[in-house]
Amino acid sequence: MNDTPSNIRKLEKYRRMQRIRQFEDLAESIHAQGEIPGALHTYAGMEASGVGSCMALRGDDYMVGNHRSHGHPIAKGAAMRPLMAELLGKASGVCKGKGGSMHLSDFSIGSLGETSIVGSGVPVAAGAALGAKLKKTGQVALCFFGDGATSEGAAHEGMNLAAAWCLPAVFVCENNLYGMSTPVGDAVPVKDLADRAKAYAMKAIIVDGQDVDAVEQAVTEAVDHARSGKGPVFVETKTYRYGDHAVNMGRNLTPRQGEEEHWRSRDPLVLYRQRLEEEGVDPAVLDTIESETADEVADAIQYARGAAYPEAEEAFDDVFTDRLPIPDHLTA
Ligand SMILES: Cc1ncc(C[n+]2csc(CCOP(=O)(O)OP(=O)(O)O)c2C)c(N)n1
Ligand SMILES: [Mg+2]
Repeated sequence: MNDTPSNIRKLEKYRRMQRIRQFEDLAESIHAQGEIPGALHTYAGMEASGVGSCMALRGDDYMVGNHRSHGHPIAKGAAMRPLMAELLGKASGVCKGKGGSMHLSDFSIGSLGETSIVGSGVPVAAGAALGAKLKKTGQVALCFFGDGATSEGAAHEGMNLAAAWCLPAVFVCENNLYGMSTPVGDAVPVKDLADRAKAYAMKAIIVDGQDVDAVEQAVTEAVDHARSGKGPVFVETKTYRYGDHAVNMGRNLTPRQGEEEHWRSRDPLVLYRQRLEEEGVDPAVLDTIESETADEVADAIQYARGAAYPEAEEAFDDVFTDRLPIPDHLTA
């Protein structure tokens, strides 16, 4: 395999998927030891969906996540040290230790944030897309949300407005078959969630969420559409989460017979490694990416463990906005 830009890009996709998997595996194990406060929703199994999507974005494009969003900033190129420090509640975390696992944001990579309120990211992304349109910056806002979120009012309102105002937004619905313990088929009357986009006259694409190249291609098409002023796009990535809804929260439901085995046989990292080897990548190159990633993740946790907690006096800093100035014409 030559060092062409396309080949370098492929190795970068493999590296980012490895980073997410190894970050999540470590986070899960240290959560079990009580080192991470609060709930922890891991992204293991869904790496191709996040990495393929983010590789289609420009550096200055916006991204909005949900409660399962450690993988999204890593997919967009975020450093792991401040991310891990945030999970441990440390002052050098991306949100100074006050956000934690479910409230990460990192403006340096365009990550406007994630929240635990299901569906709430959709109107935020629509708002960011509206800002980009009004300011003519050429940016796109991409929102990640789950199958469960498609039934939330906020998600419908955000998508409706984005379509009505022809905003440069891309809505990536990561259909991992469950909302907590509820199978998607028990909660939604359509087989493909992309069908819901018809209600907004919105372009929709369905893609194999285990195939990082296919996701990148689909989201690139969506981003090009949105950026060129043709309006928002709904992309459904068909994927699967390996873990419980959240670590130690219990699955509450036995996955259907053979379901987990089926998805594990289509693990996004294994599939991609196979493809790269078939295309002529030396397995030693991939081994090196894996071991370098292991070192990076070990460095991130060592850094986070050694970092200080925020001071008690800082508890209310950055929590409330300063009062906005009243425009002159209202006080005159
Ligand atoms: C508005 C709202 N309703 C319910 C919940 C409780 N809740 C947290 S995660 C979740 C399931 C979300 O499922 P999905 O959108 O498919 O995302 P996934 O966890 O599968 O990634 C629910 C119902 C919540 N946090 N917010
Ligand atoms: Mg889901």
